[in-house]
Amino acid sequence: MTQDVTMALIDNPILPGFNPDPSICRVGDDYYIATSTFEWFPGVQIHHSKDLVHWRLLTRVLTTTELLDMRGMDNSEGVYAPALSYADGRFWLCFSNVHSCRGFSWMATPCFVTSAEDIQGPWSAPVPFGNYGFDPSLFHDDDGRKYMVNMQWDGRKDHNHFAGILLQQFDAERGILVGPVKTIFAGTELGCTEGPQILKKDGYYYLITAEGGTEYRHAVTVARSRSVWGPYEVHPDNPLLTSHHQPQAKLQRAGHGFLVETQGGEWYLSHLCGRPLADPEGTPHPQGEGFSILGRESALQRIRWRDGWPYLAAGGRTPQRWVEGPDLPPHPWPVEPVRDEFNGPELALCWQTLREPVSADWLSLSANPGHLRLIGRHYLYSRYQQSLVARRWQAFHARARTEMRFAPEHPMQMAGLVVYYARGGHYLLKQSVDDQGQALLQLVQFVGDQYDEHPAVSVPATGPVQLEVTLDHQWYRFRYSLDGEHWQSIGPALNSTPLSDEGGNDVFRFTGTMVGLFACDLTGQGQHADFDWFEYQEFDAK
Ligand code: 6LW
Repeated sequence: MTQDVTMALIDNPILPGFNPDPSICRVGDDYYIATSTFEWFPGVQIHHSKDLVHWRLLTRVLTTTELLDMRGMDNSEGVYAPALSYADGRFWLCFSNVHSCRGFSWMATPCFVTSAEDIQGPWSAPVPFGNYGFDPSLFHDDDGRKYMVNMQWDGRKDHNHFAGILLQQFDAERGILVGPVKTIFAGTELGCTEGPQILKKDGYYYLITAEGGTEYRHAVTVARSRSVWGPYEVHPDNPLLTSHHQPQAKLQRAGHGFLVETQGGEWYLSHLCGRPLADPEGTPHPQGEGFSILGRESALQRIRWRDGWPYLAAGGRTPQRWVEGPDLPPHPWPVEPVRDEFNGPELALCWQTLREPVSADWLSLSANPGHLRLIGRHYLYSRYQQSLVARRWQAFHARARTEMRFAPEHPMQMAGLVVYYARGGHYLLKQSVDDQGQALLQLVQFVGDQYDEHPAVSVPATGPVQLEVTLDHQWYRFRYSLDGEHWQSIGPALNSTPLSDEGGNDVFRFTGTMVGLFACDLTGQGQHADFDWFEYQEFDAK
């Protein structure tokens, strides 16, 4: 027998860029991971793999305002921590649509469950699933019973806001929670107990939770019980996974995980992580802390079981960049094209919009065939009506380019390329006009509540312009070209760290940096911009 020395390795993070709170689920030979999307529409991303090594973005679940209404929501509100499961020939997806989380006290967290025969939908109308906390999941027991599992948020002053994990039976036929609701787990001393999911194996119920908070104390905690109602005993070597106190670990902030078994009986843990940049002075932070400019990402670790408890196969608790893959046939996916020509009838899957679906009121792929037309609406600081489409930055060294035709007549009409993290956290390379009608290009930064314009450059009023932004770790650099060959720098290099999870002055920053195209028209006349193409190209390996 020859030994297979070409064993596939999992290259973490498997879902780079803004892809947090992974919930993994296997159905036959197919693996799916659901991740949080917050204020970006459509809600809930689903990635797909057949070998756990190669992943592709497959679909999004909440595609209409009836399924997900986020109008007027603020930064990092919207869809938190979805949980995906499969039972009775259907996919089940739990999610919360968090609003008014600003005060960190009384959060409004309506929770829902939806289901579908096919992962690509159609998904059923979401059923209310209690408003206890923001991380609901569904556990399907062997006897046919289903249970809601959720963290409980207690906003009362001087109370532990993370008030433990709740369980209640769910009657799927009637779409209601039934019987008593019980706190089955108070959490460990790590605190901030959230993201619960239950798994049954060899007669034990395993409760997997996220603890320590989603930042640098983050961890995966495991507890088990012979009864779904508890009592749950904590893993003797808890936590199963953490990067806390390990500044050398490439994957920081590791936590929020769930387990999956392969067809061949191998086990893996999907989990959240972040890859912070060192601080701008270049001094490594003693805790490995820094600025997560790509947002929170998803990774996989190999698991082995000992005495009925899961452990990292690599030993210890530290997440590994490279992980031994499963014994499954390799299944790579086609490489995504660098350039989007906007030739199709619909936007490519990578694109998302803010808070509301695409509509003909502000976006068209047919008005000027082969072009994306954006009709200008509100400024990007607004929580309503942004004409903006964006995709994730997923590498530390990457470039985005576009070609745009825009004929503004008023200084309040502007369009161009945007690097966007939040309402108060974005950089624009915009075209507009001055009061005399002279066409201008200008770099603008909006950080916190500070709006700053850099010196404008005059350009010809007619003809297309190409716009470019390149990220190289610490810096975004902007350029433009009038002929597609000769490129001119515009404005200073802008620091990437204010556009990160740890940057800015928001209460929460849970998303990640996006890059895209926008049009604003504050005159209300709906001046449009036509984009001929958009390119996104990555230069570095992870
Ligand atoms: C999510 C919680 C968490 O609801 O962060 O990292 C919150 N874990 O489980 C937002 O993603």
